[in-house]
Amino acid sequence: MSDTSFAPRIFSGIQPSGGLTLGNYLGALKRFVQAQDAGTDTIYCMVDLHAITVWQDPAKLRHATRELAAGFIAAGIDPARSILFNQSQVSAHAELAWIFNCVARMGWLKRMTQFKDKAGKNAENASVGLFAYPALMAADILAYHATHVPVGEDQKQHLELTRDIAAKFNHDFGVEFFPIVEPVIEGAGTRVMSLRDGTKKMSKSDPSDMSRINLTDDADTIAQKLRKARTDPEPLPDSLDGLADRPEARNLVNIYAALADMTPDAVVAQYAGQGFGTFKPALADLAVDKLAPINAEMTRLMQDVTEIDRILGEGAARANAIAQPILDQCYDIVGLVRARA
Ligand code: AQP
Repeated sequence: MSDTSFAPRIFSGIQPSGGLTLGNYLGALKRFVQAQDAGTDTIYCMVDLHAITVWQDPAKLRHATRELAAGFIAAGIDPARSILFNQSQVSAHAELAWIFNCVARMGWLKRMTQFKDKAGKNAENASVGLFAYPALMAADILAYHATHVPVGEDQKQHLELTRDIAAKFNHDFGVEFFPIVEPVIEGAGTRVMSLRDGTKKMSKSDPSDMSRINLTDDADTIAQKLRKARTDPEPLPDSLDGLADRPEARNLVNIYAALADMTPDAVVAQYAGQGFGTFKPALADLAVDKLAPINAEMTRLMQDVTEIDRILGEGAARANAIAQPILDQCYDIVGLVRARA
């Protein structure tokens, strides 16, 4: 059930912590475009403050932010219809995150599996920012009173925390100020797995480049990565049940389905009895067909980074016009004196 006391508005973001992967595209970007094209109020963000929760080389971060913006636009985000900007240009995100750091409980954050995964055994040495990351993510969303957040499966727990933070803030201050957001986790591409290990999600920061398809990969590289993707010797079964214990095969079927806008059932029905010698080249052709135009457009857009910066600046001004009054009201609710006109 969505929070009907707020007008529908979609917010989502992607970290410029490396290049875009097929996982980011199918789990997030492609669905961002669908939401925009459906006429919903859409706000999309390059979450650069999240990226620096782990060390980023400054020059690479600047490049990745611009390249990510190019990826959004190349995939179909229209900066005139969606608000497109990078997080650090709108200070309300960081300011509201501080309020939420004071609302969220240590116990809640300690349960976040992403922190455990990313900090690993070295948690004592992880940044405080990596631990507090979900409070900033809640601020990203709630600074716009967004009601719906399209994400991949891996972000579900963070969105539950966003709901908890909003509910606790509303309860603590006796208001109905922040909406209780709805995660939108739909379709075959919400959990794209590594091409080397079907139990691990495809990720920008995986040390193995062969584990993922990057949106900047050329056609030959895409075909080669899919050809070398780990699979098993069995042919495809005639129903999805037959893939229950075959995570790598299931992953390739899901990728095919998400790229072709088909259901995984329909893909299995089409390729039943065929081996990967047939399926992988068909998947490679499909992937190249869908990704090559995005890749070409990203390359074109990256030739004019001044224009990308201009688009992000304009998006930031529009985002700020929504977020700043919400932050001001939040400060009033909390009891922070606002003496300037
Ligand atoms: N493998 C995936 N399958 C489906 N969706 C995915 N997303 C990420 N990986 C997959 C979705 O992409 C959006 C942006 O993710 P992010 O950049 O904020 O961070 P992430 O989830 O941590 O992505 P990565 O690629 O794994 O980045 P690193 O390696 O830097 O941590 C989110 O909606 C996410 O669900």
